[in-house]
Amino acid sequence: DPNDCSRTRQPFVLSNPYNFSLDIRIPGVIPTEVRCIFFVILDFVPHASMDTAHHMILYGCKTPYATQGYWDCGKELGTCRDQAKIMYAWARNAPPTKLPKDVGFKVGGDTRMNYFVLQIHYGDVTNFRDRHRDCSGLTLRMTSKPQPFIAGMYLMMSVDTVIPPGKKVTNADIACTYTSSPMYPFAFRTHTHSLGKVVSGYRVRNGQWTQIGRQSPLLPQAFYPVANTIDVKNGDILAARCVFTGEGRTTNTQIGGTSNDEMCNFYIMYYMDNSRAVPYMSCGDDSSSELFRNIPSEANIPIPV
Ligand code: IYT
Ligand code: CU
Ligand code: CU
Repeated sequence: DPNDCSRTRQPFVLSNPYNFSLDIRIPGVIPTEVRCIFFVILDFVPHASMDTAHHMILYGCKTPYATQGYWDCGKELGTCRDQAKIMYAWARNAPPTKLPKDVGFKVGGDTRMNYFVLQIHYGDVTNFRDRHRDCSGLTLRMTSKPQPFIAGMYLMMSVDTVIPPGKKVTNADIACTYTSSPMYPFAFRTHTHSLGKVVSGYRVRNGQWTQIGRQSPLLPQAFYPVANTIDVKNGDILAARCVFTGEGRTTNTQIGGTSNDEMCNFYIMYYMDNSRAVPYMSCGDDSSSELFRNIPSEANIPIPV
């Protein structure tokens, strides 16, 4: 009987990447009233040997590019038909990100996060000369118990930066006023391609700049912990700067999806009260306002790697 809950669920083990099902069952609940059941992800457990995967990114979305098997994201279209939302990133040699207690990503139900798509990037395939099979991946520890706090993602991205060839320093500045209920950042991730030197993100409140995160995008692009406890409230400004170099290029470099293009992203992983949770926000404003005249000097100092 497919609905038989009596069998104790075997712990999920990704045994064979070519034929597996992420068997997420409602754990034997007896629904007393009609309500849409959703789940909360409490933990991501990466399974990736250090000498195979370079990075993995887990997305959530409503309709994935395909619902069977796997596809080559280098060739195929994309991750999802609707806008994919990044939920987790693992990068070789970076510690896995842990969610705080009582915090989880809400998925399923009416969240429009009905599918997971895992993107695995293999640095080099020389390790596969012996034709061994890789079964890297993630195990999601989940519950159907609502949590007091919901995790969310705030994506800051530059859209119309142009990096002139040879120019030593080009800044991409992004800023948006925050207008939602209070959020509490606990991890951040930076993403650029090879021209990025340092990416920093701040909260600006009454002219006061407080760092949320700062990292070299040349280091593993994982979600790193936010050093100090910080809140972001209605009326605060979120500001981020990517420092690029144009050295080594002979033509302008613009924002885009290929490695010849560039990207400037600062992701903030935060939690909010469950009652007023907004799971996903984004800011795509290339700000050239005089606001950045007061950005702390560390934002312009490349991080030695
Ligand atoms: C043009 C750009 O900056 N793209 C980034 C950020 C981005 C991510 C997602 C933009 C949108 C998204 O739905 I998810 I619109 C970008 O593609 N970043 C990559 C991908 O997430 C893999 C990264 O590694 O952060
Ligand atoms: Cu990679
Ligand atoms: Cu990119």
